[in-house]
Amino acid sequence: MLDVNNIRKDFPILHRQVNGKPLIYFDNAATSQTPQQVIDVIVDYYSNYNANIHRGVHSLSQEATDAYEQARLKIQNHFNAKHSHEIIYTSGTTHGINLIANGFSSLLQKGDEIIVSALEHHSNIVPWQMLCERTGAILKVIPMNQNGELVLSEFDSILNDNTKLVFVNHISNALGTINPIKYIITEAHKFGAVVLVDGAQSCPHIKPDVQALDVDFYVCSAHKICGPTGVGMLYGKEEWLKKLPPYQGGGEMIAEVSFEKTTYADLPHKFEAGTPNICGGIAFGAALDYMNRIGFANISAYENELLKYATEQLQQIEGLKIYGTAKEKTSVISFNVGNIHPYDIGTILDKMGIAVRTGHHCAQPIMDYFKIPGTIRASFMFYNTKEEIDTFITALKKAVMMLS
Ligand code: C6P
Repeated sequence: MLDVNNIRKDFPILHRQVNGKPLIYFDNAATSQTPQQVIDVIVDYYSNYNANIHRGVHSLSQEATDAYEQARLKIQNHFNAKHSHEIIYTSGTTHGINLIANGFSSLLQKGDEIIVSALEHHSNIVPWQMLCERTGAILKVIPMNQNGELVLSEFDSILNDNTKLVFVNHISNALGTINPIKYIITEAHKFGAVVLVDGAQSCPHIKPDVQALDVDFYVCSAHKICGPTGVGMLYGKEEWLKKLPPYQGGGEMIAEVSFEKTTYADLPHKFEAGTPNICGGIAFGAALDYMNRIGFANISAYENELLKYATEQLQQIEGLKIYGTAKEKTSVISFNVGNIHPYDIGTILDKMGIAVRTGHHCAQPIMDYFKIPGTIRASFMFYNTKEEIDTFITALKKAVMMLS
């Protein structure tokens, strides 16, 4: 079990005040907080061995290269990738998805079909629409039901021999639904389709095994997993990464350059043009170490308790409607109270030191489905507590009274 009081000591930000009140941070689905252990790694890098990597014979460059490549091995190990060169550093989930969407420009043709789900973040919609514009491919959508679950029978019926790509998130950022990705991957593969899973919201709560899932591509951002912003990873099966063309041209991604012809470096460097976020990559590895020390089984068991407790408390508030009531759900609760605008409630909660996200959460099709402009979203991590939820419920009731 988790020793939450001790864990909270690792997070300096959790001890500050906001608007004169102790901070209650329930905006973890937007970005997670960073433990001192990861902050120390960042400070150590810039204090002691800041240098460019893969380029220098000098000691600092060697040290930085070793630490950066060591972190890649940690990421490989965490996701159980077969090869370390199947892990590509990116600037985050959005970058990883765009890298793949760009790569498939030359591999698709008019009439090919791409499937996304109704639960996607804009990052997993817009790049595929752009790909369709470039290639003449057709975008199809797996619909959802009122609980915020994907309708799998519809998925089965739109899947066909023309389906080339399937893109789905592991967990919905707006509703918290955990999608049945193993089923989706297995069915898509029966038609030879390639599957990319957006793991931006799953990686803070679940430890995905990319080989057991047999997924073709998996992407995530370090900042959702107690790491820094501006770094993430793309896992790709070796066979697919070899087939795809490079995304960006530049230093470090080449084997040889002349004005007549350039040949590309081997994986993973083919996809890593330019000086990367070296410190970010090293800190990403440290963040995974931190999370693994706590243990993902402990993390998800505790967060499920928080989810259950908060859901029960919220349901007692008159006029409150929760959006996203899937059987398989993570610690994200989206809701509205009566006709009160989410932004107004969010603003009052902030005055009481409570950070939640309000709005469409970069998932406008979900809001359109429910015919609402947005929701209030409270999202919990393993460092949150039931006491914080109690304070939040009291504050929410006050806000509702003020606005009714
Ligand atoms: N969702 C949220 O508040 P980036 O910005 O590249 O790190 O992640 C984009 C992204 C992609 N897919 C999903 C499912 C996501 O949740 C996110 C980021 C944040 O919900 C910020 S919009």
